[in-house]
Amino acid sequence: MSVISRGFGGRGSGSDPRVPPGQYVTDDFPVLSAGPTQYVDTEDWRFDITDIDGSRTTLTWERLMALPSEEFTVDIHCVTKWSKLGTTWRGVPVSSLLDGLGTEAEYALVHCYGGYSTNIPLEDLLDGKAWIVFEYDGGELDPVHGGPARLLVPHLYLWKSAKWVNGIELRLDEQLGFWESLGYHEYGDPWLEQRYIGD
Ligand SMILES: Nc1nc2c(c(=O)[nH]1)N[C@H]1C(S)=C(S)[C@@H](COP(=O)(O)O)O[C@H]1N2
Ligand SMILES: [Mo]
Repeated sequence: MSVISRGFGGRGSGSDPRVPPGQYVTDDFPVLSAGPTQYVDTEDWRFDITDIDGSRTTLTWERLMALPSEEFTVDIHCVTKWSKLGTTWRGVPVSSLLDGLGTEAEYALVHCYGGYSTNIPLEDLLDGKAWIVFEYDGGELDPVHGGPARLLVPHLYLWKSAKWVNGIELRLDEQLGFWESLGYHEYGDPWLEQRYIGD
């Protein structure tokens, strides 16, 4: 009996195995943006995948919607120390966008409407580890949280989950994104507390 409830006995987030070190749990959904909210009409929405040779594939909203999507529930962790458990999203796995490309890239630089960017090793975007999401909690994704579509990479700190995403630039070398070039960790594993450069 006591074994079953171990870790969930109200002793604080520190004893909950779902919560990475240094994080606290919140039921709120804070909004963190380095610039203004982008309002992008799905009619105008485009998503460019650029490979290392410069070749480009452009996705429209219609094409994104035609791809098989999945609903999934994950915990998310922000570097400002809040974690939100059991968030439910719907999206298209990034691997289904890159399948068939046969790219030799090792890294991705993810681009957004509004100019934000973030760097992620390509393998962290594949094999069901990342999605282009367009629904949160059963409804349309709110523009303040990145609607119409954002990247979601729940195993890394949430600054990697680029809102208003509009492209992936595939690369051989790692080019730092917005926060990473301002001193955030280049990888950002919440379980290793990789918050800032050198962590
Ligand atoms: N385009 C864009 N994406 C972004 C950001 C941003 O400023 N612009 N902020 C990042 C940061 S630092 C965090 S913590 C999360 C916050 O997502 P939320 O506002 O949905 O909580 O979005 C990330 N994605
Ligand atoms: Mo953040």
